[in-house]
This record gives sequence, structure tokens and C-alpha cells, in this order.
Amino acid sequence: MTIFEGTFTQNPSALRFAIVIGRFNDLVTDKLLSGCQDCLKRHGIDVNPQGTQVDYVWVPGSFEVPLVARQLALSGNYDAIICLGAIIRGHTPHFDYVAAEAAKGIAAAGFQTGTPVVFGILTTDTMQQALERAGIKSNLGWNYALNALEMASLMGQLRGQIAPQNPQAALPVSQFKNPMISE
Ligand code: INI
Repeated sequence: MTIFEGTFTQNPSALRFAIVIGRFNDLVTDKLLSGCQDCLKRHGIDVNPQGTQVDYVWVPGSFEVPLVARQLALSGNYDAIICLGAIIRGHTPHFDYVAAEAAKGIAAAGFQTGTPVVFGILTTDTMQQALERAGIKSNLGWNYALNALEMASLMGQLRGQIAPQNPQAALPVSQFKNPMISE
């Protein structure tokens, strides 16, 4: 048996990404996007919108993200789609409807198309919590980009486009050394 595991730096110039960004709460989503671009750039991806590796699509809010993500995934032009949004709880049930549809829709876009679609939608109770996750403390945009790189690599391996990347991948499972278990 083979062990498959995505890597982060394998042949970065061959990868294509689309990033879908909700304009609602753009104080937050702009920062998530910057974190995302920083991570991609530092892994060898040309993030210039005039370049050939990353396309950017702005939509009104998180509710519209899945529709566009699915359309982009269906094109077959991308190794992964990164969805960015910020849904912040107000005083009405609106938050729950938007958050539920965004999560379900993004999951469906991946399932239906076979293209990895990363769920980069913050759901927080306050703007402060959202900002803390978009640059004040950490920037989850960075993590979402990392998830996209890993899933692009993994799905490429599973489709047989590139060889398994794990150095122990060729070993039968019985010979695979689990780093968590010391012998
Ligand atoms: N969209 C968000 O991305 N975040 C929110 O917090 C939000 N709130 O709270 O309403 C929000 N609403 C807009 C929604 O995503 C759609 O754009 C709108 O309903 C039109 O379909």
C-alpha cells in the first residue's frame, strides 16, 4: 500500500489557484487576502493578478462565495480554490443562515467538482475576534493558503499526475515508521 501526503513546495510554478473574496466586512477580508497572498508568494507562487497563477474574484458577501467557487472549480482550470469571507454575528438570526449556506455550499463545491475548495470563512461573534484572526494576533489567511497548497499537491498525487511525495510512500504500511511511536 502507498501513503499519500500533500507537500507545500513541489513544482509551484505549475499550480493555478483562484481566490474568491466576500466584500462584506472587507476590513477583515482584505487582511485575510493579504495573509493568503503572503503565504502563496513565499511558496513560490506568482500572486500578481496580471500573472497566470492566481485569479481573484470579488463577490458581495459570503453567501455568494459557494456559487462562484463551484463555477471556477467546474472550469477545471485550478488546482485549488480558496474562499475568503467574514461572517460576524449581529442581533438577528441572519448570521446563522449566511454561515450555514456558506459552509454547506463550499463543501458541496468541492464534493461536486473534485477540486479542493478551502473553507476560509471566519465566523465570529465580534469584529474584534475577526480582526484578531486576520492579522492582529495571527492571520488565518496564511493557513488557508497553506491548506490549498497541501490539497492541490495531494489531489494531484491521487489523480496520478505526480508521484507520491512522502519519502516513505513507497513502503508497505507494515514498514511505515510512525513518528509518534518511539521504538
Ligand atoms: N455577508 C458576510 O460575508 N458576512 C456577514 O457578516 C454578513 N451579514 O452579517 O449579513 C453577510 N451578509 C451578506 C450576504 O453574504 C449576502 O451578500 C447578501 O445576503 C446578498 O445575498
